Amino acid sequence: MSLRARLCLVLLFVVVVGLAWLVRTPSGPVKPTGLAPLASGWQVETVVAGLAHPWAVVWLPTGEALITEKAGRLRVVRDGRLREEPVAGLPDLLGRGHGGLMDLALHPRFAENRLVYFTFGGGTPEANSTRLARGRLSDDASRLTDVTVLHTVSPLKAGLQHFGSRLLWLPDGTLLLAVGDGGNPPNQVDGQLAREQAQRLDSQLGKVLRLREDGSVPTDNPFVGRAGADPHLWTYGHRNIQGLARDPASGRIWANEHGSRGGDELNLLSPGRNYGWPRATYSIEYTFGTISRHTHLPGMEDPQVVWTPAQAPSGLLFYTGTEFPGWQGDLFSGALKRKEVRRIDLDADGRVLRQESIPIGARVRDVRQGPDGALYVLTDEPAGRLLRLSSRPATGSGS
Ligand SMILES: [Ca+2]
Repeated sequence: MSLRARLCLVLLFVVVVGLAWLVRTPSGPVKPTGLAPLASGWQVETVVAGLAHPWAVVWLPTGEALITEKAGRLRVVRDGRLREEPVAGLPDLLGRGHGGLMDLALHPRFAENRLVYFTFGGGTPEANSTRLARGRLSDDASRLTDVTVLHTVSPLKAGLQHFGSRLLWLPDGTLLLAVGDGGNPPNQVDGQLAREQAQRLDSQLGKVLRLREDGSVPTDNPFVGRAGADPHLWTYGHRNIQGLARDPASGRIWANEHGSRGGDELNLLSPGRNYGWPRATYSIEYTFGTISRHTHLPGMEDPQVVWTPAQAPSGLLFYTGTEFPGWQGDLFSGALKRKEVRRIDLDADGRVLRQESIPIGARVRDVRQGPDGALYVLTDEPAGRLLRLSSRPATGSGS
């Protein structure tokens, strides 16, 4: 075969695959975004390496960083060094699949009470769910005491997929907890596909829950008093939220979540609202089949951003720091699959203006703002890293 014929065949193949993709990608009110131009004016350095699949990072008032590792260890970084001994006193957990030790959040009055809140997968491979616990961190950050499980998500599910989970404190002292839908087909809960749980108001799967600091239900939750509804629920219709962030000026609460094949979402959350999964979605089955014919339905909230092909977003930050004055008021969303951080430029009304890419070159699990106002990134690797992004005089694209 001549070179020209071979080239024609390759071209034909590319066109056919591209058309098949377009036909399979649902259209709707939100235009899916794919690649984004590179952000400039930043540089990256490694703070520490050797973290086993780190999941979340927070900073103590004294400057040490606490970092969860998925298999169940809590690590301490002090003066730029990873302490060898993990924090003692963590509960037994299911440290496999999508679960394990996940998010971390310090109590708003941590300086007084030393309380650390964290989420983990608990139970057995056949019957498990996301749990919220808290413990008191010793002054030398060597151990947790008084560890108490405050909430066990129900119903239990089988399999090791879609645990969520992210935590976010609200100014009224209540805590949001994002929970995944329970897993992909053929996984079932209660005789239905697990993902149907996201639309059920009597289930905590596929939801954001709102809890008091002791795990009890706030009386002003949106479904309190509604017959057949779980009073813990705050929002519903989510597949698997992996990032939660709050704009302190406007109070807007943002979440990113995984779709199935494509159709990852950025959502603006309001209590009591339905975010559509799996009735309205831009996502299709991993096997390329249709999940829903609808990207939008009455009574359901449209996403603010749709990512197709998938970003596999993880970690979400609303940036207020001084290191990047031009990025204040923007969102930063990590990406496992795309191995980048996506800067989402917002206007003062919370509208998405544009996106830029900060390529990291490794799966990004978490994005946070450090006490120094810089951006910090955790990479999801067997020897994962805590990276620090700082500003660099504009001389072209980032390093
Ligand atoms: Ca949705």
